Amino acid sequence: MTLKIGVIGTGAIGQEHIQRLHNKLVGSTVVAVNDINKSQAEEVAQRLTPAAKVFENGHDLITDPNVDAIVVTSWGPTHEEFVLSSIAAGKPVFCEKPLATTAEACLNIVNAEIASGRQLVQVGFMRRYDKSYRLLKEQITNGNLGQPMMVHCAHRNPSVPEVYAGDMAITDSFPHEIDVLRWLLDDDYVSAQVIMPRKTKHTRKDLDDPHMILLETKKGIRIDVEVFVNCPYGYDIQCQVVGEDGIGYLPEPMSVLLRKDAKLSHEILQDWKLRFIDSYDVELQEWIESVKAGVVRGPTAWDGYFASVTADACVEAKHSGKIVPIQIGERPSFYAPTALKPAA
Ligand code: NAI
Ligand code: ISE
Repeated sequence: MTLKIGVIGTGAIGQEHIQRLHNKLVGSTVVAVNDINKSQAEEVAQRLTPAAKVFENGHDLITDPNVDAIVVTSWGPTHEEFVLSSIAAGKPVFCEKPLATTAEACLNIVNAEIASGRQLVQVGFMRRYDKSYRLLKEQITNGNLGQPMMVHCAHRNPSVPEVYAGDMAITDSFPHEIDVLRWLLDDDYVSAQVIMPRKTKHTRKDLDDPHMILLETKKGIRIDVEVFVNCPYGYDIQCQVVGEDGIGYLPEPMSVLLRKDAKLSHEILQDWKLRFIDSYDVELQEWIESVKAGVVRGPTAWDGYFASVTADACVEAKHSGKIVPIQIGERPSFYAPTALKPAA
């Protein structure tokens, strides 16, 4: 059976996902697209063979009987309405991060999904599908490092566009660490603190950069993450887990060591698309298979909610200069890993 997918949002990552869902991965085809930028949606639809149908609005795409499952890649503030609409239609939905832009909106999605009685929502936290993170997790779960005590991370972008403003280092970039570190350590957070170093000359007036974010987990692990989004040299994701018995380093992306011009050098990637290209493929291939099996195996709406609550605490910590508790109720049994609910 080929899964017929409708995609809402045909911008940067939407176009990437459309190509992989239609032309690269196995068992799926993109039959419908929608974007408020209609000419862009039409152009993207025409690139496919056969061409996808262009819908005037996302809600009509969701309810169309020819669409089996939905991928939401529109701007963050629009995610809540499209995910809620997909739940109301009883259709599986893959939503790019963030699940929604406020904790309240994420909770609305969690509550709607629980009320529907079926898990339908997966959030696009693709780092869980990255081979290097999976190898690092293996070292933690097989006990090779002993109990983890500290984690040192960096999330560095060479630059960010004009629309990236305010606290987006925390609300747009850092959520990847929020999710992947919970998954890596099988732990939850209890507090957040944000320390602002001196500002780089490469940033704009309206954007603070870099940030140092400190998290404490339930098990007492201390995490520090540097989020530096105008580091001119490249896109660079680092993670080092310090355990009682050893230290695990996130493997560097593979690249040839060059001996040239009196230097030994490795190439450094320049953007997230290349760094995580394989992870997006694995993420969506596994999503296609889980939808067909009628379950959700990836990051859930609860994980999306947790990320949002944590990001809010970090924003508060940044502006207050205080250590802010991260308070979230117990995970509902609906989202227990063993409680896989049929999607259709
Ligand atoms: P983008 O701005 O390139 O594309 C977003 C598209 O959504 C635009 O074409 C816009 O016209 C469309 N759109 C906005 N409101 C809409 C509405 N109401 N209905 C239909 N279409 C609408 O943005 P980009 O970079 O593709 O990001 C999209 C989402 O993906 C964001 O939530 C972002 O955080 C996430 N993202 C995730 C990444 C990852 O590594 N997992 C990487 C980049 C983005
Ligand atoms: C962007 O939105 C992403 O999601 C990328 O994966 C991340 O690395 C980048 O910092 C964000 O701006």
